[in-house]
Amino acid sequence: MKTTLTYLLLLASLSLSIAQDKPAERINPYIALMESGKPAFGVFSANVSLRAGASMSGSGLDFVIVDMEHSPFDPTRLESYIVGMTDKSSILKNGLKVKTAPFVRVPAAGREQLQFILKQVLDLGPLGVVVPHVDTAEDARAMVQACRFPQLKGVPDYEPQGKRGVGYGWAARQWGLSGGEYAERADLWPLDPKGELVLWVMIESEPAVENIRAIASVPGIGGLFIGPSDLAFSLGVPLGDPAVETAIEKVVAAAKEAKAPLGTLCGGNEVEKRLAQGFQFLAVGSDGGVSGSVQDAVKKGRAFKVK
Ligand code: 3PY
Ligand code: MG
Repeated sequence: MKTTLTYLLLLASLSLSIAQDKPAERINPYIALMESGKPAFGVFSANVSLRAGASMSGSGLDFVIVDMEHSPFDPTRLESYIVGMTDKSSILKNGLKVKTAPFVRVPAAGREQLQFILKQVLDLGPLGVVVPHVDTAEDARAMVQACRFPQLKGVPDYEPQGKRGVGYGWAARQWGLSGGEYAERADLWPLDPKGELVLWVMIESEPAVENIRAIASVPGIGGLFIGPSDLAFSLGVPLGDPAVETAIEKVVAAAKEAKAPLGTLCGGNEVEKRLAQGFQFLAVGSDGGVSGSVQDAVKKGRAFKVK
């Protein structure tokens, strides 16, 4: 009896230690795709409600960018949206691995270095943040610092020193982790290879393109996101002008050199061209307006003639 009990206890502790040694599964599907060399696709979402979050979580997209730059900055609605993205049936099937990663585009430009906005947004539990108008390496570094908790002294990825304040209870709940586990895993990938949090900085001005090599090499950046419209305005040319494409090519080259994932916003007519250039993540539209299948149905209906 005693021997059997000892044996059972041994087995239990062995399986516990195996479970503890097993690397934690990726939560963030964007990171999983980047690590396996596959592109990620998503949309912007300006309809910030609980139900919109729920419908996005079943969209089959890899990420959704809740846009709080060009729609009202309303953290309370953002909170509902992210809660709405929790999908119990997916948790039953896939555990904590998320299907569609919630990213949030914050309203403050990188040059404003408004750390409190990133803190408020991160504390609601998204898997990524997008900072518009990052024009210098100094601004990029400040945004990295705002997204990281201060790390333990002596760890190899201590720098850039984290400045995020500690109040992670709600975010941990959204990720399905304890506070301690969240603090461990909510660090910026790929600076922390086990990190689950992503920072995209937007390259959308002439100075940003001039400084692109320095920006791309700031540790902690998980993606460079080109904003073609702001870029055209900053260059002082109309949308679609060849000068925009020349600037984009400069960013493509710097991203490759720094091995930084590169993304942009584009329509269906440009998807293949951008992927061939080496873009790894694409926002291909927004949640505004009616879907293609609705438009198709209406088109057919209008063309129909009763015989
Ligand atoms: C831009 O094109 O400027 C954007 O911010 C959209 O991606
Ligand atoms: Mg823009």
